[in-house]
Amino acid sequence: MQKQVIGTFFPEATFLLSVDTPEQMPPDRGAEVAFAGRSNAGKSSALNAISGRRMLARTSKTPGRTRLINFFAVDPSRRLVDLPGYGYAKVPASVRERWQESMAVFLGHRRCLRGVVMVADIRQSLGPLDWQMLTWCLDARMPVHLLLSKSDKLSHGAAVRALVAARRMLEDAGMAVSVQLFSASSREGVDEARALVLDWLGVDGRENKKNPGNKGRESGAYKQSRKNLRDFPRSGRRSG
Ligand SMILES: Nc1nc2c(ncn2[C@@H]2O[C@H](COP(=O)(O)OP(=O)(O)OP(=O)(O)O)[C@@H](O)[C@H]2O)c(=O)[nH]1
Ligand SMILES: [Mg+2]
Repeated sequence: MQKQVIGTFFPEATFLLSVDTPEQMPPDRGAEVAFAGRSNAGKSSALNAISGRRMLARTSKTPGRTRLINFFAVDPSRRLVDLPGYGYAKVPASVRERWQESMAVFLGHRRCLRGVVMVADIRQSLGPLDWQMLTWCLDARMPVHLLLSKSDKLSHGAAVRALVAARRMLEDAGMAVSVQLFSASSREGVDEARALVLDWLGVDGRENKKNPGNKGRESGAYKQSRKNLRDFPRSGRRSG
């Protein structure tokens, strides 16, 4: 029953294309929300749970499964983007360097990108590459929402303690990032995350649907998402 309701949010979501380099990306128009995080953190599972389409993005027990940038069309002008996981030890240095370049281009220059959903396994602390990704996003003035994923793996008390600790750490680092508990398995936090993604994509109708891409980073959806970055002072955002 719940599935039917969920499905109505992304009824037309389909796989669009996989790309290896920024030049192959779809035209920079409309609105996009990207899922980023360490390899095996649960990005593809989160994308599926939020879209209500269980098999949309491929998930795997094997880390490093998503190697390309995968685009999914929500409708003709809106996309979800599954980014390759980072921190997978077996990836050769050349691939890692290409990934860094692609990410820098994607986060720094993609005008239709409205926000990044960062996914981090609740049982692991944020690593150097997570901090690098956060810094890139915030330097690009990109709204970031952090999902502490696989919350079903901890007791409720331990999960809440991890949430409080993550919020404090980000606040101490001066990073305006909203954080929540999330589990694709138990569905904890799925509705909350979906509401933000829909808001970023401008699905609530406030966006100018004729030409959303031209409004770039200062669109209504972007301004609204800034308001959603609750719990953190605006002064925490980096301006450079
Ligand atoms: N218990 C539990 N397992 C999860 C959850 N989300 C994902 N997993 C498992 O974690 C593993 C990795 O999930 P993926 O969604 O493929 O992770 P990913 O971040 O896309 O991985 P890469 O594409 O390799 O970077 C799979 O075995 C999933 O079943 C969750 O909420 N709870
Ligand atoms: Mg994946």
